[in-house]
Amino acid sequence: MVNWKDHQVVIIGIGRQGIALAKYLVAQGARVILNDHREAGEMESVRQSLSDLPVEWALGNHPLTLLSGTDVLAVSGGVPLSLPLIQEARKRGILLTNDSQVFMDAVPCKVIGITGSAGKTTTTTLAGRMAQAAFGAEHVWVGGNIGNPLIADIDKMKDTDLAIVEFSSFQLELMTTAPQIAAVLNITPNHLDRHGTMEAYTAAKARIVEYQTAADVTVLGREDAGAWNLAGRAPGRATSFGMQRPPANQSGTYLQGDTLTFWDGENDHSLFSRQKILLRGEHNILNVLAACAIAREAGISPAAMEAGVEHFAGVEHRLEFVRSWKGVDWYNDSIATAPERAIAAINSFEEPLVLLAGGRDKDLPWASFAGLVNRRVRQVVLFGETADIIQQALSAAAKSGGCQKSSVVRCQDLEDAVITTAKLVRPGDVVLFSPGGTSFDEFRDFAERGEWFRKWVSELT
Ligand code: UMA
Repeated sequence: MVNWKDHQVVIIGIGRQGIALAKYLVAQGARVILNDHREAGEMESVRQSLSDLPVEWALGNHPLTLLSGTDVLAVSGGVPLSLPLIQEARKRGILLTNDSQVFMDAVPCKVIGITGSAGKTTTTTLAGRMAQAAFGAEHVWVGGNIGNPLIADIDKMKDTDLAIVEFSSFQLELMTTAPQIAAVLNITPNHLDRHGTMEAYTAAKARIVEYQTAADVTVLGREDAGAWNLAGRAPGRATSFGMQRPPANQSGTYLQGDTLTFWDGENDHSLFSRQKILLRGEHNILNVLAACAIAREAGISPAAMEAGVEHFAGVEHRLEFVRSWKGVDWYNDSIATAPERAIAAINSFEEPLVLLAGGRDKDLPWASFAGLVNRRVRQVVLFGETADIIQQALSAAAKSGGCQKSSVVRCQDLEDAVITTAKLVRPGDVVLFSPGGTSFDEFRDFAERGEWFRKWVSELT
């Protein structure tokens, strides 16, 4: 455990991670400077909420002068490492860290860490529910990139508890301590605007495995090449999950007929029936299989796994059913901030689809998405900054695939897209809001975007 007394720490990015970390470090006796590129006026309510905290504030930019006397720079997820202040700190040998690394250095109990390009939050939530069913809610801590930094709760944790943490690539990029059980669900193109290349993005995620020890366990998505390629880099024991049974010399969960099953390398062990899963889509079966593989490594019984899955209707903004209106079911999948995620959502339905797509691009490839949309989607409603890119991808895919392009309408923004969609739907359609782009062209984050979508849909008369 690090002794923070007499250290000067600059925290860059004062959102959920920055605030939670500031409170912890101040309590540990560190001198803390809070830095954000937002101006003082914009930060007023945050400053008021922290008025009791003895910290210094540096707002409006990221000046290099902050480095004088500073030993540690803590970087929040939303802040790119390319920032000149961070580059300069690196040059000067100042330690870079973040809320998750500080948490890992101080956590008294066993940690399960979960990462991946898609499915992290659903899998973390499911693993948490299973652990709560097995050990009691008071002994299980669920958080991280899911929304609540667990550094905020660390003082309440006991050594016999279990922490289940979702880690993002932004957090892992700076981390050098790995959890005892590390799961990588999948690695597909995401956040390339931030990481630059697939190699850099994969390298960030790989750290959750590479910093493990021989005594640790790695859980990998067996049928996802990106995740599975990390097997060789895992110093500990590897297990896995996937739809098909693993080979004889490996272990992992899979779907045998209608039964979720654990294969120990020689024998099958039935867990529970697929009928217990309320979530839509094959990707969600994989999320449940992942949670079961993780849970098994944590000593959780099949009965507790089943109890964790039963009645679980999903996490907000992830293929969330909003309402039926004029014989049409509307779904909110605002979390789909990459084309791969929208692909998984489209593949979850058999009904005729009306797709709302758009937002801001992250320099991701749209070709596979466009091919699938042309085949599966009756009507596309485009909005936001990336509308042009998507429309071009749909035309290119139709040309190269020799198929018809989906019918497309263009809208000003998301509200206009909802109103336009309402005029285009036919009974029996499913309206799927699975944008494929981020929310930042119009909203604070995907959650705010999803809430507005729900509001506008619920107001349709
Ligand atoms: N900022 C700067 N300078 C910059 C960029 C940003 O000062 O150059 C400031 C912003 O003004 C803001 C602050 O940085 O005040 C913090 O931004 P943040 O987005 O990191 O805010 P948090 O509230 O701390 O949110 C973070 C995660 N955000 C990101 O990783 C981008 C949240 O994940 C996470 O839920 C939360 O901590 C709690 O751990 C969001 C996310 O989109 C949901 N994550 C990505 C994903 O899941 O794919 C990685």
